[in-house]
Amino acid sequence: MDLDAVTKQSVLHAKPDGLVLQYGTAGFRTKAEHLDHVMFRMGLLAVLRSKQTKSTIGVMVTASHNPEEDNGVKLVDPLGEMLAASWEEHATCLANAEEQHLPRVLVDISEKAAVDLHQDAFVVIGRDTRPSSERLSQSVIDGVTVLGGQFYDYGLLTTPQLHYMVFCRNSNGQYGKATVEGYYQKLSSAFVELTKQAFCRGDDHRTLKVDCANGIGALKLAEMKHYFSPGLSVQLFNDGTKGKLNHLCGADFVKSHQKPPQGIEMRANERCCSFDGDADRIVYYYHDADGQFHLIDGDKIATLISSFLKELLLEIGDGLSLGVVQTAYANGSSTRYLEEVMKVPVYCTKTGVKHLHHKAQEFDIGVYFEANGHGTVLFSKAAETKIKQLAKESEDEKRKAAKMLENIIDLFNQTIGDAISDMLVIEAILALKGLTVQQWDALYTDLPNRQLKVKVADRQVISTTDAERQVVKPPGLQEAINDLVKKYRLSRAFVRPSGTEDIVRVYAEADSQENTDSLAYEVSLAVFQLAGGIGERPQRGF
Ligand code: NG1
Ligand code: ZN
Repeated sequence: MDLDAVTKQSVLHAKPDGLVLQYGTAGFRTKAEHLDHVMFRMGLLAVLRSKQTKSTIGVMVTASHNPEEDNGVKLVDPLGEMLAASWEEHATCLANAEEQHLPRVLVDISEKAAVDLHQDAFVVIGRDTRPSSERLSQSVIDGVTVLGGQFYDYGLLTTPQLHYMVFCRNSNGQYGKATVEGYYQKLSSAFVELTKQAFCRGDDHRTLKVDCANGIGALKLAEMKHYFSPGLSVQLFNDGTKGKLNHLCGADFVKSHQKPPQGIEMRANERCCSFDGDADRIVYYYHDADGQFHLIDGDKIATLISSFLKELLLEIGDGLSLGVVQTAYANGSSTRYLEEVMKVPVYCTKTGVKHLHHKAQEFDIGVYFEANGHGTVLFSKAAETKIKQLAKESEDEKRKAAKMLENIIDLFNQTIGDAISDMLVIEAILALKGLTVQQWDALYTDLPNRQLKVKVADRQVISTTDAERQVVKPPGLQEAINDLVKKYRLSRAFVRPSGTEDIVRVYAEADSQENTDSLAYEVSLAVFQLAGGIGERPQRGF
């Protein structure tokens, strides 16, 4: 390591005094103007991680669903997964080191992680459409270069596409070709193959309206949509030509406000969906004939997908295990439906896809979705091998089911939730089952729910247990929540510090929207009073 060169370059990417950031559930995220030094240093770290794993590492510049002025960065590990937990700590140390300590921290990390400094390093970089992203990804490149790493800059990519590229490169092309074209081809040929039956039945031309959050999803869908037409035609809205990224649109807006995005024309009973700013989340929705809005969130997506998978698994009858992984934000009705009606085992993990991802890996087929629409389906190597074998050898009906599963394996991004790939799977299932969006929605009725944010001086005063469903500290808060929950029917509430914003999140469910809103307000007040609230007190009737 040429530490003198690092010191010299680092001056050009100087850290603002006193700024402390943490590598959270989605990497580093804050106002774009504070991130230049973090980007440079993540370039350095990616080189060390690449040397240590002897693999290609990814760096993605995005702040996902957060406002356009924000930005963020995360590293992608060799199998396209989120960065390992021990390296999250290294990332935090490196990002917060004062200028003069930078060389020492680099040496420390290399020693602690037993990095072979003679090894070559290769880093691939992607970015979203934020105005700040291009400059910030250049800072990542500066960091990679000064430590002697090689790199390939993919430029504009969705987050899941970058994860895909990393996995392709580390699996010698077995997972697919590490190009945007390769990604389009892999997904669209699986989609076309899977839907052949449905589309030749005559209900061929299907249209879907997609709100692209004025983000990268619009560019990539526009490039890709010719690959899966004429079976499916997608109509893009909020494509970035006019509006601001994530502003009054996108999956996060639709899910948290429970209303349609601006900038989309919805007619009664038309199927619509929204991506978030980096296209790793998707939610569906429609207006019924009375003009009422219906949201179909990640929980209902997981339900549709797992019931289809369960049918196929029964058909092949090979005893492969299927499990669904959710977080505490999953609607109570979805958990009940999955367990009691579908008889599928359901597990709850902490928020953040890495937790869901790891749990899902315990099954032959692990379906995981956050309620906000971030999720995918993972197939174990053993399951994949068995399915491929059945698709070749077994008799007719079995083979048909195995072939479908084979296409589904290719269609799901196995590295991380991917709005494009989820959308194609959902569209395929709806077409194959001949389901309308209303029929899908009617699988179960969501319990009314509400999410609120509370500002506190230090959100770390709250610590939780039981997959974040119970507060341990500060004392008295959990008791207060328990007492409030008891006042309502079918009620549930929990609070946790956000991993991506400087706030505490409050979630409540109850038998009516009015009761839910009261419960959410009362719990917010308890947080404000017992966990050091700052600014305006929570108000009833937001
Ligand atoms: P935080 O800010 O920790 O709640 C949010 C989402 C997560 C996950 C991350 C990463 C909710 C309630 N939380 O995390 O599910 O998607 O962002 O983007 O939706
Ligand atoms: Zn996202």
